Amino acid sequence: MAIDVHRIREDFPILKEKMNGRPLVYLDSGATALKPRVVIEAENYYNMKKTANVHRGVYELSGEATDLYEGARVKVKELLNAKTEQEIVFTKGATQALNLVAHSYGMINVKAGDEIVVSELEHHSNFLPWQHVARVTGAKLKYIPLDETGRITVENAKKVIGAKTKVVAINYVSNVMGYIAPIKELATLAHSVGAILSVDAAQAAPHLKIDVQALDCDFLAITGHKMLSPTGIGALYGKYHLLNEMEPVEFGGEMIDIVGETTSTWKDAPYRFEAGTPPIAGAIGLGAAIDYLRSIGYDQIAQHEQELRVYAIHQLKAMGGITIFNPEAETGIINFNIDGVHPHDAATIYDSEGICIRAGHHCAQPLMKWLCQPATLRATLYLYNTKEEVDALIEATRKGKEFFSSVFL
Ligand code: 7TS
Repeated sequence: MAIDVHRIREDFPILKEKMNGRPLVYLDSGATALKPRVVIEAENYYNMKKTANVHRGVYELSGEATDLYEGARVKVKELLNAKTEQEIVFTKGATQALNLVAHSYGMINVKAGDEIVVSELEHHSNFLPWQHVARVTGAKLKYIPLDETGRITVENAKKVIGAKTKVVAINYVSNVMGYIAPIKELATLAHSVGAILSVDAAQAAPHLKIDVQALDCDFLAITGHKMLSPTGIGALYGKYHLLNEMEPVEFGGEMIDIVGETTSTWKDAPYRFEAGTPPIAGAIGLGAAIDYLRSIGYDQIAQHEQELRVYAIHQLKAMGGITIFNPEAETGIINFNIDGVHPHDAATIYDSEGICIRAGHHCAQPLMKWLCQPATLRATLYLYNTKEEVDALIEATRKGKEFFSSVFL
């Protein structure tokens, strides 16, 4: 069943706003998604009626705040189909979650001469932490060669994953190309050589149903703000035995068991990784966003994005003079350039038309190098976008193309 996009738009107060005097056309959900009223209200509910710190007060209000916070953990567990909520660590986003895996699991388990496998399709957050681990430990960072369309394939992964591989760190959905990587097969491959698979699902969780048990990945990171939640909240899924064997990387309140003068012990996972006061309101907002996304349905969201995407690609192709770098992607990301026009110049036209799209390297410089582009334009389609907004994107692209070709005559 198709989603009722006009009804959905009523749930997002910001869509009544204007930019540069034009109706706001928000096509940058890959950077951060808009927030529905239920999420804003869930955060407000905590701030206005249930404010207390979690896990420490003996009074009723603190118990209620703790229940809301831990309730959100259960929602993340259900969303990802983890075995238990103890496998869910709250973080401030995907970046912190991915760094946690590298700094805690990586620094202990990776040694000189070992290999860490990544790809050129990664967001910086999923390979810089491993570049750091490689530099410090003396391990080697290896890249799965992308195929001619820029995809990670199992066939190419087999060329680099081998006996020395200790970690494979791969995105589930690329933030530039919108491709879905073959995670389940990569997990099997990694495990066959005794390596672990860490998955960056920052761009997957807003668009795809994720099942960590079916994927059999060892770690998986999500970030709330790309899936309708507040900023400052994310989560790391980890297999419980791995999490519980790992050392914390941040130390402080609430993560301890017994503190001595020279040595101390830690709580079991996930709490050993949540030092200090956590982002309580954010976690509650994330819980509300998960309920909202599930009430609409991931299949419906994916179908809507694909319909809009096909419609947009068709028109961009018909216009001519546009290079589309990912014409066949499975999710709603369109990565393109107007031929001969720098994306930052083009971005000024979109801005003046009230259209938010991203221009730049998208925190994926190795991929820009692979594409032989200094930067690209990226439009992301999500559940609240409409055909009329795609028309606005196309019209602005036409204007940009005409304006800059006349400037350079
Ligand atoms: N991984 C991927 C695939 C991402 O797209 C991003 C953010 C991150 C990790 C980091 O997430 P954070 O919430 O910790 O910042 N990506 C983008 C983007 O594409 N445009 O702006 C942010």
